[in-house]
Amino acid sequence: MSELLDKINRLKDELNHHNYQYYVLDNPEISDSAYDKLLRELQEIEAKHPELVTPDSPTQRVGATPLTEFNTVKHEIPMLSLANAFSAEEFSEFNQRITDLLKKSGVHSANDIKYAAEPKLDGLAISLLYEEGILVRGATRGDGSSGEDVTQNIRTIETIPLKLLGKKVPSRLEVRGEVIMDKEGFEELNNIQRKNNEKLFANPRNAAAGSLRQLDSRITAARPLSFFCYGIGIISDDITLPATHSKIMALLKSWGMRINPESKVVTGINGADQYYTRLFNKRESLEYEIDGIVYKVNSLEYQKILGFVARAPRWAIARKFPAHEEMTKVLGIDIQVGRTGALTPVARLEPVFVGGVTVSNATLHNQDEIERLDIRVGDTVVIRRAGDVIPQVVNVVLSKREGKPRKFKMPTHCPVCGSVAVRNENEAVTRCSGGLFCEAQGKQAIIHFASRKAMNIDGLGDRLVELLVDKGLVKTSADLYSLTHEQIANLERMGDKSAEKLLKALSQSKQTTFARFIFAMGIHDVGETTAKTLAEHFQSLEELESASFEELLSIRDVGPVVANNVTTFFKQKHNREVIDALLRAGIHWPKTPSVSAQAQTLFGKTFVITGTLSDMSRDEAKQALQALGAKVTGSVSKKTDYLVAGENPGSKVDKAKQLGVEILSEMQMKALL
Ligand code: 9MJ
Repeated sequence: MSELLDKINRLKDELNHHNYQYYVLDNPEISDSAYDKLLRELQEIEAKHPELVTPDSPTQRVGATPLTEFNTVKHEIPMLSLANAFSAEEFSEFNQRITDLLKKSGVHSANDIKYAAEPKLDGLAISLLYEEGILVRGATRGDGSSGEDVTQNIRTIETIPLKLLGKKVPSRLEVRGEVIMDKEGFEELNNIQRKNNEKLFANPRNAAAGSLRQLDSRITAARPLSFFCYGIGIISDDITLPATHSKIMALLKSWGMRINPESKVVTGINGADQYYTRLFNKRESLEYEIDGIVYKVNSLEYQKILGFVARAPRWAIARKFPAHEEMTKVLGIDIQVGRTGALTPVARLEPVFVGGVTVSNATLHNQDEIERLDIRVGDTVVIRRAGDVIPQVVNVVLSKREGKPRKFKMPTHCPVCGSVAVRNENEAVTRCSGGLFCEAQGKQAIIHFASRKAMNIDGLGDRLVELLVDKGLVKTSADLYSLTHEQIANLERMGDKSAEKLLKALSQSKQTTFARFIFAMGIHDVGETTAKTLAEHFQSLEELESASFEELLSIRDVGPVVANNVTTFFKQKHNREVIDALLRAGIHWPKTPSVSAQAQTLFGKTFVITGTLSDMSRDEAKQALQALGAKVTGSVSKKTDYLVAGENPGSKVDKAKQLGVEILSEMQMKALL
């Protein structure tokens, strides 16, 4: 048994050491997978011997049985807050105040005070209690004199050591610091929340607080929280305290606590100012949000002389960065139609200076977001602009709502072209269905129409489309076909030759395939493949136009979203008018379905193409195979019939050999074609 205990202890020490290297020193010695292997080894032993599991085991970070409520913890030494300075002047006044106080108390060398400067983290203040080096309790700051016991949740945070490192640790130690969520973790969490249709967090601070206040610590375990320590509370007298705050921090670091790497001792107002400017400029590139700088008089002796006022130490101050959040009024809610037809509600705001710029609009994203915020015209709202992030409405200040403003509703029709606006099931966006007609989507629709895989109009690029639309020569794709030589030749940087070329390309494009034409119409979610499927199923455009939702749904690979988009598209009178104009201009395709039954020699066969082909591009090979009824996919599986291997084929060949899939050379494929 003692051998087993030795083994367990060795594994724990090893894991704790690597945790320290990784989180505190930012200097991992082993790979993540090697770490996981050690952890699994410990888990396996513990699973067989549950009686040997201790609360400080690195395996105990996964969460525990949910609580029904949090117990209250009284802080033996109150957790204080910090006084704020909002400008260089206010910091200078603070510096003067304490210099005078120190001089009055007989400290004559108090002219250039040394400050421990550290970023002010925007998270949740936490107290951690270690007894004999083992984490026994984690508590929130609460009102400063008592907080909530969140030990179970604290244990799930990997940057918080469950056991202090080193031989000589105090018998009792209270570490204080901030639990935060970094910017990336915050974005990811909100993406997950959005996907699950759950409440979004307004900012990383709220997300950290919400995550730490979970009664079910398994939820906390799944949240990307981390910890930086910035001070101590209780410490037993079996340790001689060093003389400065910065040395205490170094001591805590040696015990395994994570200290902010930006922390630095600075001298006097100049040193403090320089540090402020440097961090202010660096702020956006930090992985976590900071809202200012904390300056603490470094000498503990001076700290003692200065003492406290009300609930804050006189020896520390937080110099805040300009606010990220401000309040303002919603003057109106407009709808913007994007290039893809998405209808986006935008709040028009009374201009407000926030995070260094004047903000007068903020996107409200979609109907769900408006409902979540319950935002109404006339409301007072909190606007947040963090870094280069677009301004966001955080919440409505309900106490400032006047009267009974009406709830906002998304319009039923596109405000630009009047087409029906559609919102498909399981989608958050509402979209204009007038793809071919809507001016907001005009340029994009025409660029798509002309593109290589659609109508393949050679020489009609983005810039030329923009020019044609801006000059009023073209509104919809149908107008392209009535352009005259003179109109084109007179355009900027065009001439007789390019006009001739474009007219020729336009004329050539009239002879096309049904599939290309369907794709070119730009119906939302109808890509090249779906367009082909539709072209194979329907004998004519008339059939497609009059297909019901159910008929569309019965087609392989067509789901409710595409079915709905297709039927709505053809119901729009304007879309049909543009289509009629295109047909009148002479666009045509072979009457019979593009792939006739007898030509489908490869029907039912699945191909994968890999490597570089010498005579054609992979795309061309794909189209040629598909024209004969084959399916071409991206990866080799049991369902693959043939792998076509060009030069430098890579790992797909191995996979094919493994699965017994027949491998064809480019020559062999050409023979099949
Ligand atoms: C934050 N929030 O980053 C303190 N803090 O010290 C730092 N907060 C603090 N120090 C004493 N770095 C009370 C609060």
